[in-house]
Amino acid sequence: MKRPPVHDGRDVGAAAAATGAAGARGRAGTVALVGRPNAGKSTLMNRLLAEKVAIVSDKPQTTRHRLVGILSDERGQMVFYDTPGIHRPLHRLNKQMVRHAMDAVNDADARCLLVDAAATFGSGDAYMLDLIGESRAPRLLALNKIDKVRKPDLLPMIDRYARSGVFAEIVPISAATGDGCDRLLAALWQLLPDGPPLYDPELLTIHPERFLAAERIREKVLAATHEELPFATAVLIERWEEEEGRDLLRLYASILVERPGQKKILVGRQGQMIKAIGTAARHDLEEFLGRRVFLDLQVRLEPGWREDRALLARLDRDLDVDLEPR
Ligand SMILES: Nc1nc2c(ncn2[C@@H]2O[C@H](COP(=O)(O)OP(=O)(O)OP(=O)(O)O)[C@@H](O)[C@H]2O)c(=O)[nH]1
Ligand SMILES: [Mg+2]
Repeated sequence: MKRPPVHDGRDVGAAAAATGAAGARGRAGTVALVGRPNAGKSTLMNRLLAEKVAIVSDKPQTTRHRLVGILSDERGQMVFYDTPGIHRPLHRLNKQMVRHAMDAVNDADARCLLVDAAATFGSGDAYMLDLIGESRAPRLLALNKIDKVRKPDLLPMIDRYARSGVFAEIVPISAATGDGCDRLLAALWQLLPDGPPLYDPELLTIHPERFLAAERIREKVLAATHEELPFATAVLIERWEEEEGRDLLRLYASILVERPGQKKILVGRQGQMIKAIGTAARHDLEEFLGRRVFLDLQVRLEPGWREDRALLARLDRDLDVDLEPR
């Protein structure tokens, strides 16, 4: 998907051309954003791209794939990998998620570990530190959510991570407010090698609209649900129909659930819940896709979908286009 036009007078085409012309003089490479679930990786990627590519929620395990976000400017091209939070996987789905994250860590030119600075250091954090410590590519630590932390409480945490000797730099940030994010970005550029852009500089992401639309619907499901439901749901695009000559997209999507009780909750009394999710999703999709959307949203009972290889493959079908780096 291309970067949408900027409305501040800056011409993206010209910026892209300038980047292309800068070519080998600029830097280019991939940066894996990694960490435990809920650390703020997706919020940070969106912040650094100044566009929403990844969905965000207050529930852990929101991101389920390696998502690519592309930043191109006069400094070169930085390709972000937003990754699923690393956790102990209990289902096939979760094993895939952790594998996606590990693959991204291994593939990337640089790694940025995100830590929730408002949470106390625990065994999960120690595990992440070991994991990142093992890799040899350049590493940077972003201590996120500092808007929730008093400065004096931050210092011992900085000290602990500094003593590990793993990181080229430690940058306190708030992905939510943007505080410290320019400094983080400047430090990340320093970790990338010189080289020509990996992708067409006009691209914002490599993922097709179909995938991004399913994610945005899932975001509304996550926002509306609690307890086990966020983990037990997925969104499958069943049909995507563009009408020739009409500015209208007809979208038929299913929300998968595992148990009848979950279906009952999602449908809600007199269909109120599914209706509210559908309305929120439609508004978001219309803005995102820039056209009118007819959205048919159904709840579909699929016991054990998180273990089902074929269904997981169907859910991943729209993730990537045939878009190899240049
Ligand atoms: N206060 C505060 N909240 C933040 C900040 N960054 C992210 N959050 C919130 O933290 C929650 C998790 O954010 P995400 O970006 O979805 O986290 P993630 O690391 O991508 O999570 P997973 O995809 O589940 O691994 C959301 O409710 C965000 O709004 C921050 O700097 N400050
Ligand atoms: Mg995420």
